[in-house]
Amino acid sequence: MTLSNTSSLPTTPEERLFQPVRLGRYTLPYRIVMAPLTRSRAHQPGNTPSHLNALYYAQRASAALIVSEATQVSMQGQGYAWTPGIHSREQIDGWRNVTNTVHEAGGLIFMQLWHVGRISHPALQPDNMLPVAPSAIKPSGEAFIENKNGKGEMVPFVTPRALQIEEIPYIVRQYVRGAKNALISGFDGVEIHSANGYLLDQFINSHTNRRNDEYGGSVENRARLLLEIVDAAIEIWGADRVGVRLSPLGTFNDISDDNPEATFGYIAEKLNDYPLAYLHVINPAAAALESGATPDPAALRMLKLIREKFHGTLILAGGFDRETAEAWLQQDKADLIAFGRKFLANPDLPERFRTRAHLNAADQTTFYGGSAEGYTDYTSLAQEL
Ligand code: 8OZ
Repeated sequence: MTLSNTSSLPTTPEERLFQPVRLGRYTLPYRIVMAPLTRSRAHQPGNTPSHLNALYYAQRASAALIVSEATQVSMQGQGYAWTPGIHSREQIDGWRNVTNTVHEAGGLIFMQLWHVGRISHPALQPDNMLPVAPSAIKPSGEAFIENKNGKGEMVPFVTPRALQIEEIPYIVRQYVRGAKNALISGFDGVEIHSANGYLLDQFINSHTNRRNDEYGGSVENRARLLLEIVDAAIEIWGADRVGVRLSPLGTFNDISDDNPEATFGYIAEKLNDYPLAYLHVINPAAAALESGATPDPAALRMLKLIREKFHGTLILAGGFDRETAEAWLQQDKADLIAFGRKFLANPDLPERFRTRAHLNAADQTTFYGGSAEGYTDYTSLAQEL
């Protein structure tokens, strides 16, 4: 997307949200990103993106950047029913249709590459094998699988199998294949999902990584797999089309770390070695921001630390509305703001922000699974006239 695409959205000069920004190879006309959102609506069998998925993304093409829903790089990398993959011919064809449709609508779209690690279940794994993880530690909670009647069902997690060190290159190769497949599917870049308690986050956080080889122990070792995958993705895409997503202080999927400031401070600083397109951070103060409560000082310290350590383009996601997004940009806490539920429910979110229009509310009951309802039937302002 280039600056010439802004004609439909005239900007108010004092508004940071509507000022252009560089993101790796691209210049974006404004700073509103569509966050990656799992919707569990891939076509079955085969977890293949469909025309409905293409319509959903194209409806949201006015985002300065769309980050695709998390997309498994392999069957082993899948952790929820009906999420799309990027490892089969049919999936590549489906995604090519998505990217073509988004590009025709003027959008820019990165693919989020995903391996869930232990956040899975044998029912989702090839040959019903155990999910893999840095260490054999069972997460508390439940996996979302498809039951015998074809319905979604929550079942308790199992104890995963710890990866042998000899298998780690195979994990990297899964990401390499995903990154190559994303390239031939016509994406504009890739985001490495290293957040929310999935495989790379399981390596990073000390409570899920009890290894005593070169992938465990020190923070250098716990970050090694992420950095190897960043290197591999850059070989395929160039650093200026690769982003990384992190969730420092996140607790989703039973994750925690003994010293988050040391861990995530190191990673944020280390990522300066690559001129990445961006770092995408899930706001550890999201809940407080959204409810208007006083944020946890540790969350604010973490945000400051990341901003200081990482010198590239920073996207923050979580808990923002138009006003708080604008305020945080003005305070230089981030370069872009990503919106999830608001984009889900408002396909034309930038136009609604620009004109201070009302927002549709997101319907939680249709977040995961199903069809067009709660997916492609949210209205734009133009449709409401
Ligand atoms: C919610 C439900 C299923 C998956 C994440 C990919 O947390 C997800 C996800 C979120 O990053």
